[in-house]
Amino acid sequence: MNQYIERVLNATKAKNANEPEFLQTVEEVLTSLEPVINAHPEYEKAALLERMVEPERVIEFRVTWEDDNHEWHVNRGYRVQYNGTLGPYKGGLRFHPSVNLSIMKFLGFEQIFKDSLTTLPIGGAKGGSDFDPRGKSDAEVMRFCQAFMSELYRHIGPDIDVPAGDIGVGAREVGYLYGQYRRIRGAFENGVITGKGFAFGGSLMRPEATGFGAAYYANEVLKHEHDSFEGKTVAISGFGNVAWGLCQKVAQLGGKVVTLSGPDGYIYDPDGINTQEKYDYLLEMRASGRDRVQDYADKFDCEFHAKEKPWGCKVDIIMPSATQNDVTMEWAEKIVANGIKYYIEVANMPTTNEALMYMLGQKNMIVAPSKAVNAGGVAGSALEMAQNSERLFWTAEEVDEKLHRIMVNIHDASVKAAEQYGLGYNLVAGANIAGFQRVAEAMMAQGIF
Ligand code: 2IT
Repeated sequence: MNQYIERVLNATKAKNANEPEFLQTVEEVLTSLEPVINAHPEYEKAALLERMVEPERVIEFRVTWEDDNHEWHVNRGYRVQYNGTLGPYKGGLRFHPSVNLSIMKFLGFEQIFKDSLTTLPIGGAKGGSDFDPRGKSDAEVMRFCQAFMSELYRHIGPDIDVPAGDIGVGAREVGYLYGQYRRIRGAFENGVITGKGFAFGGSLMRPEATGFGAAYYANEVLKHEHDSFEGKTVAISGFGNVAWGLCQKVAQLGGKVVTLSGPDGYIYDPDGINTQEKYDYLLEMRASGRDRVQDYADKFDCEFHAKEKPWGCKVDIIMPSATQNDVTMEWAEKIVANGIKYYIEVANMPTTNEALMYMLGQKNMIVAPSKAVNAGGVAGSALEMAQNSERLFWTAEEVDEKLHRIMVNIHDASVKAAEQYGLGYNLVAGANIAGFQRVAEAMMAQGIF
């Protein structure tokens, strides 16, 4: 390995020994930058990688809120403003009990390269809380969001840092968060957060953008292989916002999503999740706050496999769309043994590094990385920011057309970046290199600090 990369990796490991998810993504990204670092000795002189792995700023704060029984709870809130070289910090907020500094830093680090890949003017950030939305009443969620924003507001702004949703943060939470920001600031600065309701500056198609974007990207991969979605079966995990958009666009492109998963297990629907009734039911399941996918099997009379993952299913395409480290080595071996050609990540870092490298090493397999595949979400957010700053709305067709173009471009830029360094059709290295190139160029131009 390149000695500069090795040195930065070792130093990062020593400094952040108790942050496994963060180290996982740093290792994945840095190792694939080897040919670029070899070609640019000036980066070492400018301590570029050392600066890139260290967040510009980490904000950690107390969030105190009252439940419906008048009992007080204290959660921890975070905002990691990782890299602002390309634009205002941009990235989602995650509310989930698994949230800790390691998870925030892994997501923030990934976001730098993802946001760069969109070619839009946005820096990388992530935030959230270990608050568990499961089983909370609407009033409790509102009070939590208000308490969270009562601290966060001083660190964000339309030209400073623009949060959005992620796991556990949807349109309802974004609405409460924005309402509190507006109340405290005394100004209608709706460009401060994205994923808003349409009535107060949300963008048409933002709810669909992550899932649609992932399907558009997958479609480019299939085209590259002189193939298409026509007649293909797709196994996905999760049943949230991303799955909802993905099921719809895959169906429109001629394919069929046949699995969904939750913390309770997975469902297998051989007819496909491809009717309006089924799409609407996904939204209902989400809104219920039960976090159970078995409800789908009960409603549509299909198989439910308790406490299992869908990765052993014999399908044409796998698209993990739930959360990090969903696909481990054991599953990767099953996927390879089943002869599945297309492995397209959708959720942030859904594959362990070991499993990812194993599948990348298979001759007959194509692996696509989440930071490219799910970039349609944040691209949709950047389009929302553009509309907010111009104080106008684009039609759904206008947004969709821009989103489609961005996804095609991300695929093509990744292909080109990998080819530039003689790596062939390697979408994982290509995305890391293409994302890195833009940030590196801007960091070099802006001086060392
Ligand atoms: O992981 C992600 O890219 C998101 N959760 C969306 C971020 C955004 O700013 O829309």
